[in-house]
Amino acid sequence: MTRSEMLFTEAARFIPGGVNSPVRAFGSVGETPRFIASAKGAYMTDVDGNTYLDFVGSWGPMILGHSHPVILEAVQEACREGLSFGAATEREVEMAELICSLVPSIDMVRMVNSGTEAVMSAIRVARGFTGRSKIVKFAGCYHGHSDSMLVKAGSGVMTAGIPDSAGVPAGCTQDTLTAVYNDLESVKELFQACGSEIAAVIVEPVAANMGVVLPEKGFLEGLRRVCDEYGALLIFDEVITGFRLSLSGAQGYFGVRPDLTTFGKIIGGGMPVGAYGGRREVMELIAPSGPVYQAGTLSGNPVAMAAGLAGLRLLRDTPGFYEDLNQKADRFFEGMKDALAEAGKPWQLNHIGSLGCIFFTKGPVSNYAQAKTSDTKAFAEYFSFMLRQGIYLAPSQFEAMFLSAAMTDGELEGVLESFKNYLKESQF
Ligand code: KE4
Repeated sequence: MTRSEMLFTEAARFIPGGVNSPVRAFGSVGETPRFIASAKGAYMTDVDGNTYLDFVGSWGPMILGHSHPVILEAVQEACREGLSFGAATEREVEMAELICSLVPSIDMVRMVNSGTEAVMSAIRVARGFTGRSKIVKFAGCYHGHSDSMLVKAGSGVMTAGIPDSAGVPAGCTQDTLTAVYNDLESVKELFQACGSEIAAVIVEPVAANMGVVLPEKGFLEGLRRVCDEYGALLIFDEVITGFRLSLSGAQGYFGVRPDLTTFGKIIGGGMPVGAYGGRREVMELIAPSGPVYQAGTLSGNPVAMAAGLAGLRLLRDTPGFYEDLNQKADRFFEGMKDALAEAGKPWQLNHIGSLGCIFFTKGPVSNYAQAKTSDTKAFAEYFSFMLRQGIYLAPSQFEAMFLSAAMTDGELEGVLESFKNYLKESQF
């Protein structure tokens, strides 16, 4: 029995499913989850001493690679000053100024402790600002686990095949309307039916929780127009895309300006951080400056701010960071596409910047219904083969591959060789 197997058995006695987040249980790939002991650069090492090239990167935060020395030093310095005060600190001002300086649509920002909290709060202030109740989301998009968002969500909800979650009363989801990603008509129909009641549309500007699905040309611009037409707010959930696609996220990459943006992952540098921000007249409604309440004991925690500030400053100050990472990722994903074609496999590979994924289905994948046609058994075979080659992928068809700047072209070429060997042996 491996130490991971032993720990997983032990964990299941005290933690639901043995994990603190469902997708970590490896449930849909039929493997024992690897318990990780340490990570450095592009690699993670499990408790049995196996080392993996890491394409999960803690689900997005590790764009610079693990244990970056500059981030570690910033965290250690902050720790020496104290771990948490529950009081205002200078680093929170620096973080707010930095985010506002990097993302033009953001005049003000509030720090929270997770992406879920950021989304929950952004929705509340959108409802407070408009005086309306309904929210439009897209099937397959995941915006964290707050009750009203657990409707046809992606990520772990999709992986577990739970179309909605138990424990969510109808009252919590009655105001959540669902549209089809990349289908502007499905959005317009909702607005024609109840546009005067819709507070906001929330969207992943690149969907990365049903696998990776790119916005088709004009989709995001169309959402901007329909929100303006009906006086609803447009919320970009950039928990994954924020500071990943560009220094101003997907909104900078595509040139579409939302009213509110949610962040997580990268802005914490590996520590628990979320944030939401946007237009001043909206954000000033938040307590204590306005009537929309939101609070948090550890929001803006000095150690987390130190990690986030160090990471964001590295991304801002490293010349050509995004060009280099995105071009390296393009070469890699195009290499995977070529390998699929050479092997005569029909699988679909979607990618943008340092995000991508293979859908084990034949047709194009531009929405939830198409993503769901993927063969999750074929995905499981691919996952297990690559894991045994020391390549750690997201353990679900409905997640993303996250490349980090710590990965070299040589390492990625090695992954392509493993992938070609997998394709030769695949039973699918
Ligand atoms: P957290 O509450 O997990 O920090 O963020 C929720 C969230 C919100 N919005 C988007 C677009 C997200 O992708 C997420 C969380 N992403 C998943 C990965 N697909 C987190 C992994 C997990 O649940 O363990």
